[in-house]
Amino acid sequence: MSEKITSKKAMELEDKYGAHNYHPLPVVLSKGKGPKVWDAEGKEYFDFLSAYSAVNQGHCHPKIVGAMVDQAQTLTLTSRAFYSDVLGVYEKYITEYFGYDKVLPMNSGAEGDETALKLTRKWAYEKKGVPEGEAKIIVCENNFHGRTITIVSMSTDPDAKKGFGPYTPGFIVIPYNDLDALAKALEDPNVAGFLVEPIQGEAGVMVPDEGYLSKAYQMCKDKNVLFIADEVQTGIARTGKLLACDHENVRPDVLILGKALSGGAYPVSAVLADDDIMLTIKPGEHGSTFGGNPVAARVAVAALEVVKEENLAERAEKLGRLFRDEMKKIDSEMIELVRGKGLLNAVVIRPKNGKTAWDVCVKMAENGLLAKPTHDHIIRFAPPLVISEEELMQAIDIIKKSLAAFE
Ligand code: IF1
Repeated sequence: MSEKITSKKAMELEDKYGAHNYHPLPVVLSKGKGPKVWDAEGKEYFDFLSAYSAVNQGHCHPKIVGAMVDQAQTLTLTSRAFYSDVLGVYEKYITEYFGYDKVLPMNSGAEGDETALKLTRKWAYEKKGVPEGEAKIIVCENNFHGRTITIVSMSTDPDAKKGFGPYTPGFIVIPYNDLDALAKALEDPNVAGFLVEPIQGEAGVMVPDEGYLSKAYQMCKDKNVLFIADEVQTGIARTGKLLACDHENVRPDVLILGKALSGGAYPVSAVLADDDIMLTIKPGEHGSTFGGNPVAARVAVAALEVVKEENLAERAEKLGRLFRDEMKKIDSEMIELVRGKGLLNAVVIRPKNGKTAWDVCVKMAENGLLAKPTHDHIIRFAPPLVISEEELMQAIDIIKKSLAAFE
């Protein structure tokens, strides 16, 4: 396994032996450090995807990797049949960090969302008094919460959903950023929760109107409905605050975290809630072999410490403003719109002479910057939050140069 292979060979192997459920840019990465990655031939790139905001703390952060290696050499897995001497330490740390009574540890973001849905239904039957089997959860059009059957059941994206039925019932789908639609959906007394991304990531970094989250939260409160925030992509400093909900001083009843909870080192997700909600799930009713494992626990504490120690939220806020200002200054017909918050940004591309967002991404890769198009015409720009101002300006020069190639 230690033998190095060429990029060409690596792509051939993935194509021949891997399922064809992805269409990656033709770049083969073999090393990462901070905001940069290197391909198999040693070419250097700025990483402006950050594994969809998992690598907020930068690639291979020494503190996070240090905690991971140290714990990996000590104890990796106990299952939850036994206690470990690091899980409780992590649970205390993360609950105090985000201000909740309890945490339920899982691994992937999708599992975090599934956990939140189960918890919401359980709460509805035990606390709200919804008749068994009747609970409904409101979700938004163009949501992205993961890939499980229940999660694709509430999706409106045909690619994610079609061909995977029969679907899980119990969801009401309303347009995003539409309080009237929410008010109408909340009239159903069996509604248990409203699950929302504070900014819709996969939809193309859709930032809702100011006040949307705080008003939606209040409307849920008035109807005794749980406000569930999927901050898997937006959370942990990405948008310029610890949580994207913090921009509107909303404290979700149920908070889902993933991705950057490990700084991209390891699959770690979590659901946070207060006792009144969390304790409706009893022993044996939910769990995971790997959830809360010792390596995950150590990695998550280190990853969260890095966010505070390196002021990543403040960095994201400041550098995000700079990024959007600079992008808006670029004189290119292909830039239709720039939007985002903190370092979660998107540029809507106006195709030119048949050249699309994909072609722009291929050109940027040639010039040393990696980003991925979404929905044909949108490019997401989300570098690790540890990027320096100087590096950000270098990256912006690469974007300018790449767009200029199509003029
Ligand atoms: C893939 C997208 C991003 C998420 C939110 C839960 C999850 C995700 C808000 C599930 C995951 C990932 C999944 C990844 C690509 C990526 C993605 F383009 F597909 F939509 F980020 F925008 N909630 N998003 O964004 O977390 O189970 O994957 O850990 O390839 O599917 P997961």
